[in-house]
Amino acid sequence: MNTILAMEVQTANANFNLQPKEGEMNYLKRLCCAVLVLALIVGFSASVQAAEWKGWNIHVEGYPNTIALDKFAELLNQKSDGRMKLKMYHAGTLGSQPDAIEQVRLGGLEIANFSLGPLGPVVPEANVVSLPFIFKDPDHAFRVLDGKAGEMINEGMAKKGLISLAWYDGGARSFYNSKKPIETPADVVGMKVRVMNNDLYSGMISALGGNPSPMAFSEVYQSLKTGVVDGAENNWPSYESTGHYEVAKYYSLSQHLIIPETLCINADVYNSLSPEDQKILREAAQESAVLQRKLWKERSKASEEKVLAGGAVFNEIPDKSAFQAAMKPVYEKFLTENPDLRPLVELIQNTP
Ligand code: GTR
Repeated sequence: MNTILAMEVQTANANFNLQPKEGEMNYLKRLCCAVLVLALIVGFSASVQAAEWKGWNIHVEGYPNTIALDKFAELLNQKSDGRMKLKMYHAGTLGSQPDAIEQVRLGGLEIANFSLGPLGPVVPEANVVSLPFIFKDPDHAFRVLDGKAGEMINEGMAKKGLISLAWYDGGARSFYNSKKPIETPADVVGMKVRVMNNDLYSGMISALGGNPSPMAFSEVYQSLKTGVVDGAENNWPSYESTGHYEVAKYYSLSQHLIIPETLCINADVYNSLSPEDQKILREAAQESAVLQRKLWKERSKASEEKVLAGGAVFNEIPDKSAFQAAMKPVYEKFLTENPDLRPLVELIQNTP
């Protein structure tokens, strides 16, 4: 045998020695079976386990809505024995509010907490709450939403692919700016004021003689700081949590808008659930709303104290009638463009 041939024979023997003996063969077969069974179990449980839903929230950690939404996710998981799982993404990390509204409608996101303000351009019925001074106070808003008007808004949302599960408190919004206290509409004349994306708000500022500037929530701080806008408007907790009070210190209690918020879900996802899970979903949402409303009241007070201690200058507007009178063209334009919404507007105005 020459050397090369000898090496080939050796290699062949070595390869042959690698072949498993009979005992090893059984062991390998058992191993393969075990791996197969495991794969089947994992695959099966993944298919019966609900996919994790993604939830959108604009607010930061510690904000009443954020705490309530995390509670909602926890309750959902508990009450459904893990059939419904939700992961909340806070602080607007999944995009701006108008974008998120489209995402929940289309099913890219499943759950969200939206202000009815930015929802108005999509859901005409929901836009009615954005008429300035339509509610007497936040409690009036909840009385309205718990009645026929709330049902009409729910139906409007459902037509656009969104199911409202509960109402959160959005407090009352007032003007703030970096220039001076606002006491009468004349003080708004010429002022550049950031508004949420909704023509009603632009109309509202124009009617007061100001220059409206629609802009995403996340851009307001920098715009106030650099003078791109002189002012904005929001409730105490958002004025505080965003740090806007550091760059726009005059807060004037106009309370021109009371905008409730919805905790809502994509309609297809909702309709795919069993009646039992739909019930659990609504119960969890209601419980989270009770918590949110309680935390909201506490935070409103705490935020007011914090901004005043931090240098904000606050003034009441005891007589708001001049602001209310200035809103006449806003109502007229809205009702001319949406004649079918007149009964809803009147229903709200006539709700005690
Ligand atoms: C907050 C509200 C947010 C967002 C924000 C804004 O009060 O909770 O959803 O609408 O105002 O001004 O953009």
